[in-house]
Amino acid sequence: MNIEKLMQQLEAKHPGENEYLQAVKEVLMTIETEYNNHPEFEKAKIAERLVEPDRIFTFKVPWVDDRGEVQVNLAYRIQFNNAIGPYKGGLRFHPSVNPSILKFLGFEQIFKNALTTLPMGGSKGGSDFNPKGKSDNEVMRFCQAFMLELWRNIGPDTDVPAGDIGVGGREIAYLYGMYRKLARENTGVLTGKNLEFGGSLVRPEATGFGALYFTQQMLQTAGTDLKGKTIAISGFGNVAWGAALKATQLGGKVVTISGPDGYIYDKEGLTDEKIDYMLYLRATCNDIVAPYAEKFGAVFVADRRPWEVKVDIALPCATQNELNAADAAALVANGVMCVAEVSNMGCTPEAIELLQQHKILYGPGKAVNAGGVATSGLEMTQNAMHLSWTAEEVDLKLHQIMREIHTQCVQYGRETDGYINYMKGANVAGFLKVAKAMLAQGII
Ligand code: 2IT
Repeated sequence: MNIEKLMQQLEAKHPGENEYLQAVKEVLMTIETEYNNHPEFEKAKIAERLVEPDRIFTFKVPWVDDRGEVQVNLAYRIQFNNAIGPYKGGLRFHPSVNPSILKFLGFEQIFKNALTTLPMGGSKGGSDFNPKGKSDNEVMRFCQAFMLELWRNIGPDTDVPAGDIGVGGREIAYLYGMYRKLARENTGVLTGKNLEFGGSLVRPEATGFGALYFTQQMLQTAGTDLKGKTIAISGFGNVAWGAALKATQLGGKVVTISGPDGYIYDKEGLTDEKIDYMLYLRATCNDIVAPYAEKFGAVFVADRRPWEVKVDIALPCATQNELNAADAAALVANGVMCVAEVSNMGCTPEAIELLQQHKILYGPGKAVNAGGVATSGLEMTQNAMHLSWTAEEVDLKLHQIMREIHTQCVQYGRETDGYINYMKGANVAGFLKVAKAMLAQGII
């Protein structure tokens, strides 16, 4: 595989799509050796076929706001690869959404989904619609207009969307209602549904819970655990909430959360009451964390990210590239032992390089946060069987899946000096599954 040539070709075809190019480059660089051990991959041009999505739907979403004014948003669904199962991946509603961001997310999703051990392909979608500050009725009308266009291209055995940033239970419910009406069927076409109409217990917590199960495995493999460890979390959305809840349950002390306005440093650590307050803050839709400091007597640091706080473990839970080389250097100088990405591609390539140089435990998003989509997979299974499992059953399966993902990372990521390169392990394990499926199925 000639990575340089491949990247040049990709860049020429998709100029300026930096997030997409970043995600592809990381995977190609880490699978190179394994790829070259398989001349049949090169012969079938697996890499060239894998880096381009199968297809992209781009559509406009016209809707009417509460003042009676017509709004027009742009939306996408990127069906990246379905070699191992139906396309599966979230929808992101955020003003920053563009083809580059959705392609990076869709590409990552292929390997993440392969790691879960479940038969799911990779896709992603979303819109530049901003749900912040919108009324429930506006969100409903937008979701209905979005689904009116998308519904023909998805299905329970074709492509199964879910939530991501800006898309939670409320949005999924509105999207599901419209799909049901148009298709005249009740199927598991979306995951993250409410419990009353086919949702799975534990799905809201699953990304954060799975991330902490994985982090616990990383620490145990290194001879330690979460008990008594200080933890910095960024973000204060659904994922940060689940991570804070499980981190606290497992004996860790979460000392930061953050929003677009800055971060909170709470040296006493988060408690269940404080974690519940995060949800309240979120629901009020102002998108700021500052009120937490006032309510609980903690420190609020405006316009900065929490990586300057001295902690044992850092868990980016907000968005891509939220932890850069300078942040990584600050964490290392403060003696961090583990950085686990709960957000997708939370660290920049320079940050990852620095952490790995210092032999810090680094967990990539596609392994660490795979519990979210894995539990979506469990929701699909329950829907297909027309039954629902207890929280204990789902949590047990989530736990097993995270352990299996960790085992795969160790198998393919252990280096000669014993250091576990989780990034390489996750990429190689995920890639091999998809590549073998593509090879077996011929050139299609
Ligand atoms: O990034 C992710 O894995 C998600 N947003 C969840 C996707 C899903 O289908 O549950």
